[in-house]
Amino acid sequence: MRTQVCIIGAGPSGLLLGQLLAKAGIDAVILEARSADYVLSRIRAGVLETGLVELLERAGCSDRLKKEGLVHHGFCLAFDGRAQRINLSDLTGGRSVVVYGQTEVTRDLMDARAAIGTVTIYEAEDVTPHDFDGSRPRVSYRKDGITHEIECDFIAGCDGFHGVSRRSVAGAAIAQFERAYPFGWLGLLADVPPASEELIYAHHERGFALASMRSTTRSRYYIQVPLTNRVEDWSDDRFFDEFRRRLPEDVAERVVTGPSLEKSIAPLRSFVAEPLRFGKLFLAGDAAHIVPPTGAKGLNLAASDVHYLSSGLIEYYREGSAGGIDNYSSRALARIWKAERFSWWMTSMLHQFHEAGDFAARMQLAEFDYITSSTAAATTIAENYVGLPF
Ligand code: FAS
Ligand code: PHB
Repeated sequence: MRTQVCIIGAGPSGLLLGQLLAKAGIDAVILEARSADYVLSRIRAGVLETGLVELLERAGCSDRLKKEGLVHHGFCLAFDGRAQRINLSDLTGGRSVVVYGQTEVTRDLMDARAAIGTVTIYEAEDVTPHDFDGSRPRVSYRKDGITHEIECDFIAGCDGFHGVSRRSVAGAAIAQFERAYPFGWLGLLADVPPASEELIYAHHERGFALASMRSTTRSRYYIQVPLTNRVEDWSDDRFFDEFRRRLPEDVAERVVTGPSLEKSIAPLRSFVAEPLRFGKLFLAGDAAHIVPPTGAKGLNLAASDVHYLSSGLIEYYREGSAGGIDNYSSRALARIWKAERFSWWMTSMLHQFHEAGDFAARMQLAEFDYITSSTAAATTIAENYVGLPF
């Protein structure tokens, strides 16, 4: 088989890239290790920046998002029972975010891809990129016991943090920057009405909590837990009791409990690989970087990578110019590092770092006091949360 761009990974990065290329008449085959159902079963992000919404519009996948997405003009920070609303729209000249689950974004992209009949190979085994530094880039994979090879002009590594693409690059050619956090997020999804109309990020001496949602009838809640915890240690009742204890009282009273549809623990890390291009291989999305979810940037950062990469590839095929693909890495990294900073800063301000001592705890409180007393400080949060410009 031959294609113009071989995309590894059918998560939001790979699917969005495939859709934008297809809209421009560029052929791309996607190879995905898991089944479509498995990809859809992963519960992840929930907040979309306007940049991602605009990309989904351009990809022709925004109809349901526009009907079902919840436009949010603000969110709350809570510190030891005190709550402060960050008025996103007032502070950013009218911008907002949309609450719409990553699962739904992925579903919409899958449906759009199926509708135009482009090739996505699910449950592809041993996917391996070859000769991306040479003249004959190609990707091999095994399906139903038979090994296949796809010849291509370019390979897009959209296969997430644990994928094969980044691992295929020789160690000396890639720099990796990482910070692992000494805690994780235990997330619970339940068909109960959200405790608050907007998201609440709560700092508490017992640990961080986040009250989010997927709709007006489905809530997504998180609490900070030690990395030693296992999800089976947490019954639904134990989760809701702990969740309530970390929220301001008036919110805690409104928490409606119900059986969890999903419960999982995710470790938190900050990670960036540099550069993002290796000959004919490009890295995008979680294959290139990871952020702690505190800033709601993971999915949105994948979208800006895909914006830069798809623009560069379209320019290459339409105009024969390599300028866009040549500066993909530097353009994407400039925005990646700013999102890494914001996500690290939000994580540092809101979580309990027990080993960090009393001075660090006072710095967290000072951050909150500064934000609640300075429009400039609140504006920096707001402009990062709605998304810095592409
Ligand atoms: P993904 O990991 O989503 O997709 C990569 C795809 O590649 C997967 O389908 C995988 O099966 C496939 N793949 C892997 N190896 C392969 C191989 N060798 N061959 C073929 N295919 C292969 N972001 C937020 O903004 N908010 C959140 O609350 C949030 N929570 C998260 C919780 C968890 C547990 C995780 C892991 C991430 C979370 N994120 C969150 C970040 C998440 O939303 C990512 O940013 C987003 O999924 C990035 O999309 P992709 O780059 O497509 O990577
Ligand atoms: C979510 O709804 O899953 C969510 C929202 C905001 C975050 C992280 C996760 O910062």
